[in-house]
Amino acid sequence: MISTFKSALLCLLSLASAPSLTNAFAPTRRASFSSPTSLQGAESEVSFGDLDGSDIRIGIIRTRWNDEHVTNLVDGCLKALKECNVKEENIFETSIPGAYELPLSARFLALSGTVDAIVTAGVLIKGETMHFEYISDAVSSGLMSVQLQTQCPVVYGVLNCMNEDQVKARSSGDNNHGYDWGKTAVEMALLRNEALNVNAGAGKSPLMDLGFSKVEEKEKKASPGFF
Ligand code: DLZ
Repeated sequence: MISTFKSALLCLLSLASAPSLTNAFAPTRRASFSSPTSLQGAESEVSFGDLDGSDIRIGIIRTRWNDEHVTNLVDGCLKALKECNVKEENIFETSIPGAYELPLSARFLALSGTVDAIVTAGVLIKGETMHFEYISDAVSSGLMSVQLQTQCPVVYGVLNCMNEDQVKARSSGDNNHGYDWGKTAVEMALLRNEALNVNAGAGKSPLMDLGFSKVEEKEKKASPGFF
């Protein structure tokens, strides 16, 4: 009985003396979330406080499917990044064919270690077949898996809509979801850097070039094998 009590006490003492969690999760930090500023993300239900993105790098991966709508969403995202003082030279944009390609591209970019957060941007519109359901499901779980595995925040910037009117209502005017995605990326990049004690501006010395970095002229390599 005494030994059980003793071990419980020891356990409590060791918890009390354990190294404190990083600041990202300290209670004081929560206070700022409980009193949101007037910076409301469009007509969305989420609010963002002051975000200083002046030293972080953001990668945007966008689809060419539904190009016009995706461009509007990316514009919204860029507006938010600018408001958070993310420098133009720290924003990297690349395009891929469709939403199905987003998870792998995001994984390549995350593993390159060159950005602090990634925004994916795409639009899936329901057609006559089950295509939409399969792709939507695969993309959302794929992107979640990438961010959990790589510890690089991946913003889920994919609209899954029944028709084009629904897309327009969410990608234009005062209700451009891309704006929220940009703010979310900055907030998550800051959170990740604080939580992992990573210096802001990851990738200033890139680990590897996977084609996403701004390389002016790529070296011409000899064709491999029998090509
Ligand atoms: C094939 C297809 C269809 C029908 N619809 C969309 C769409 O609404 N949005 C989108 O981003 N991509 C679509 N795609 C393309 C797939 O995402 C993918 O690019 C192809 O299946 C090739 O892997």
